Amino acid sequence: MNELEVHLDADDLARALRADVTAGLTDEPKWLPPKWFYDARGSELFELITELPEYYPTRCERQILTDRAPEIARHTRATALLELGSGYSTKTRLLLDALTAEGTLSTFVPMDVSPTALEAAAEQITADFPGLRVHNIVGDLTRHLKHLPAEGNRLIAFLGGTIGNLIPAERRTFFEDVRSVLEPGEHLLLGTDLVKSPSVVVPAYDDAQGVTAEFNRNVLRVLNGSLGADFDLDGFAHVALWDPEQEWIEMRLRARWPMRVTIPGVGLEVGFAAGEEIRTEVSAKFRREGVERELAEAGFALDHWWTDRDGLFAVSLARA
Ligand code: AVJ
Repeated sequence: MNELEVHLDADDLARALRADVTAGLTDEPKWLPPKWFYDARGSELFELITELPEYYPTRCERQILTDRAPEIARHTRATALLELGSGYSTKTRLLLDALTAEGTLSTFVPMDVSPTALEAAAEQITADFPGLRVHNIVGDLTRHLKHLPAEGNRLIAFLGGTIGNLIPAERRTFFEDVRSVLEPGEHLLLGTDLVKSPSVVVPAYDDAQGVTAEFNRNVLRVLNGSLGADFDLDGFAHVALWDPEQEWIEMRLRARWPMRVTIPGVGLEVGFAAGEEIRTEVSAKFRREGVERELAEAGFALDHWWTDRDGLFAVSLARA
């Protein structure tokens, strides 16, 4: 069984994109939110990133979930798995397998801003898990959590380290929102990339093959395609910087020469000085104490903290 529930239609998405572009490109310094990377091409580029030798988070998280999925199933006995920002749901299968083996699972609810990613994943999952109800939700995790189904014993999964895209104030709101959606005793499974040497983390965001650079510049391609903008992609260099105070990676696009860009979809003309940057993504890295504290502040108890063998990435299981 496969259903699609849409809280964000093409019009809402277009409106949100226009609002973000107007706010971000008239600000000083300029910024764009990372969610606009993920059109079909951006999602494909991200899939390629997950296979790069330098990009460790996906492999580490998969290792943890492979080892721990049966324990997660036994501990939660969830009847519904709700996955936020599910994308293509590749690692989710490990959880679906374990919860199916545990005999508790009846419903899978993937939520993503991308209907294409949801459709592609749902087709595979309905084929591989006969009898599982797949309830797809097109929505934004900062706005549509209240639409998540209320029945059953729910496990919300937010994997991949995507929580790192939120700045601390946004994170606090997000954890509070998730907590208020859950009933006491239900669970949150959270993937977080960990603080480590910049010599490991920086190459993960600036790979030798230049896939991440293409992914970064793809946001300009999205603006060209959806808003009729005339960004010259060759005019922007990919930058990945480690901020040791904030303990996050920043991705930026740096203008190689002075430029004027017109963006008809929002009626803007935007000037760039040579060397001027747009911040396109923050990817925060975490420590156990910080994750535990932020979860506790939102009303979650940390039941389990698991890392991969090299201690690069963590998966937390928290109880509401
Ligand atoms: C999908 C947000 C987890 O921050 O590592 C990968 C996105 N950006 N390479 C991350 C990303 C550059 C990724 N997340």
